[in-house]
Amino acid sequence: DNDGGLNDAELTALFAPTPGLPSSWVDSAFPSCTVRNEAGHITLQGWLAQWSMTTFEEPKTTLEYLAYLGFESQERGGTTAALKVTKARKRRNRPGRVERNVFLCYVLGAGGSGKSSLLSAFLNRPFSTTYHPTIKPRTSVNSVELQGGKQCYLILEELGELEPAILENQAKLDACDILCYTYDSSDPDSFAHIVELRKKYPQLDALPAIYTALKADQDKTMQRSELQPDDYTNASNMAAPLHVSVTWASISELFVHLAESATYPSTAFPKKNEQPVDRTNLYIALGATVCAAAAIAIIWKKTVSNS
Ligand SMILES: Nc1nc2c(ncn2[C@@H]2O[C@H](COP(=O)(O)OP(=O)(O)OP(=O)(O)O)[C@@H](O)[C@H]2O)c(=O)[nH]1
Ligand SMILES: [Mg+2]
Repeated sequence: DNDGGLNDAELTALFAPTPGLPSSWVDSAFPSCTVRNEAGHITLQGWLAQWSMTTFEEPKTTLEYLAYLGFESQERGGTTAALKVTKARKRRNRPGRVERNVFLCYVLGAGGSGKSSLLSAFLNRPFSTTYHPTIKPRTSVNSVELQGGKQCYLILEELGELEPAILENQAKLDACDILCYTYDSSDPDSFAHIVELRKKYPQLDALPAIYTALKADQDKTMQRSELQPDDYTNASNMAAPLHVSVTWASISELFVHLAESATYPSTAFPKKNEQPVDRTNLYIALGATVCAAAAIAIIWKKTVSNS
């Protein structure tokens, strides 16, 4: 209906030639995991972000749906021409840039530290003071503009009660590009959770990470921890925590920082004197980027203007 958003009827019409919404979309509670306009309709930005996440997690699904939706390529190879396969994540602590443009970030931190609020702020949703502890993992996907104007997609995932199970699972860790450690700077018992996590799961140190002090609008307090956060990060040569509040307008700075660190992972590693472990053979991850975006955008435009 040309309002710049896909409503339920338009979505149904769009997916009519397919077996319905991809099952991963149902699992990620689509459309609440992506960008919507005030009426709750999916915007083009949200639509592309959602497909970027799908292509990243399961490129097969994107290929399948491109076929259902009638995308054809002149080149040999059909719908696969729409996707670009990038290198597996390996030796991330080498200096340099990652060519992928979709990044997965696990948001780790104490209960109530503000992880869900951060995921909502990422989708530009208004801040809510009600607290619902997260049980099931939840994700938010949106585009982020890097310095220099390049665009990428960032998937933020809060793990809920599955946090221990996911952190014990090496394949799940290998699929992650960057960790965001969060704590509530107004709660003295919040930072200790991060210290414990890193002790309990030393394998986390094989991933680049960013420390974030949330609720910076509230009074900062001393943390009940052997080291205060700044000294703690300093001890492993990491950047000091970035203080942000979801009640501030300028929080996008954090998301750009996360995306930049995922693009240049060597800048965000804890530095020790040991040799870094070579994990090349552990897991050959398939990273697919979104050349599909153009094709998907055309389908979106068609649907919006036809209805
Ligand atoms: N003042 C203030 N309150 C915040 C901020 N961020 C989150 N909160 C509040 O803190 C409480 C907990 O926030 P959540 O985002 O649900 O915390 P969480 O880390 O997801 O908690 P779990 O899912 O239980 O691990 C909620 O009542 C939020 O409204 C902030 O930046 N400033
Ligand atoms: Mg939560």
